[in-house]
Amino acid sequence: MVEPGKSKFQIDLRRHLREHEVDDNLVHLICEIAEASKYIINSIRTGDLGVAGTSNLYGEQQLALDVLADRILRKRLDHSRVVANMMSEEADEIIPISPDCEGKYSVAFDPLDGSSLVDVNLAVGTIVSIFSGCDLLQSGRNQVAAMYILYGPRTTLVYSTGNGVHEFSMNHLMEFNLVRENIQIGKKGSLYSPGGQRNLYTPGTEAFVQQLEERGVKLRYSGGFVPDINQVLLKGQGIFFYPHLKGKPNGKLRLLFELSPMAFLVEQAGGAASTGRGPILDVEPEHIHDRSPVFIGSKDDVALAEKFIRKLDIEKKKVAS
Ligand code: AFP
Repeated sequence: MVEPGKSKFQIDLRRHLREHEVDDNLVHLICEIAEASKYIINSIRTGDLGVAGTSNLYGEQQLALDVLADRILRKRLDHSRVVANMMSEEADEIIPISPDCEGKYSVAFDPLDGSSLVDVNLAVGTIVSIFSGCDLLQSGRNQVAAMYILYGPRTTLVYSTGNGVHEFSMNHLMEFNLVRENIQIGKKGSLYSPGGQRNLYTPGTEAFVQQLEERGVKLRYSGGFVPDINQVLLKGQGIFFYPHLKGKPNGKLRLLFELSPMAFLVEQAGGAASTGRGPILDVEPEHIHDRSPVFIGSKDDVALAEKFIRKLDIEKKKVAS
């Protein structure tokens, strides 16, 4: 319901969540994460570039911004009173907040995905996956919400609580106002976003890429998962993939912090998200830092990738063995 004289696009995030009858504690949680983004924006704009001198579990040097964004989000979630457990890509283990699971949520987040891109002034983002209760180590199909905040020329926030995918833009007062509702992804795309080194592609992925190029599909790749997925979502078509590579069967991207939340959003928008063999959301994680190959976006393009991989990487291997 839009008040007289107000356009539907002056609906802020909290009101939109309430109008979609989202649970009060989940409204509070999502709005707290949105609030934290204001401090992350400030650290991106003013923070010291370069290395924080520490390194995360993967041995990657943690940039000052990674550490800062991680600290901002942890503090916000810790004080929210609605979080049971949280897990950051920058942490080694799950961080327990409250033993009481009732009415609370558990959150997995990548505080500043693509942080190395800030040094060259490219867009980066925060990715958040939300489960009800205490358990974080469960398949992405069980998420109750997923969201990301994209720090680009504009700061935008995209969320879904399982009732469509909606985009908000931050205004001059740093409020998130509704821009697009019920975003939809078409079945076939005209852009592709290929991660990883091409010389390490398996025959299945290589054949898929050649098919896309024969179709005249354009290559659009920034090196940032959040802006690259955001492009597929908001252009309503296309496919991003970071495949299994020769010597790296699980690719690069993390299941809990990156792939599950984005797969939730893309499936909610009518797209598909696959490991190359089956839905990302059906993968049962064994460890919080599990990685997976990913093909995500327009349904028919994802299905085509799966077909080439099945034919040239799986069946061929069976015949060879
Ligand atoms: P960082 O968060 O370590 O910068 O990595 C970003 C990322 O995980 C994801 O945002 C990109 O899609 C992917 O890496 C790009 O990886 P390549 O640089 O190997 O293409």
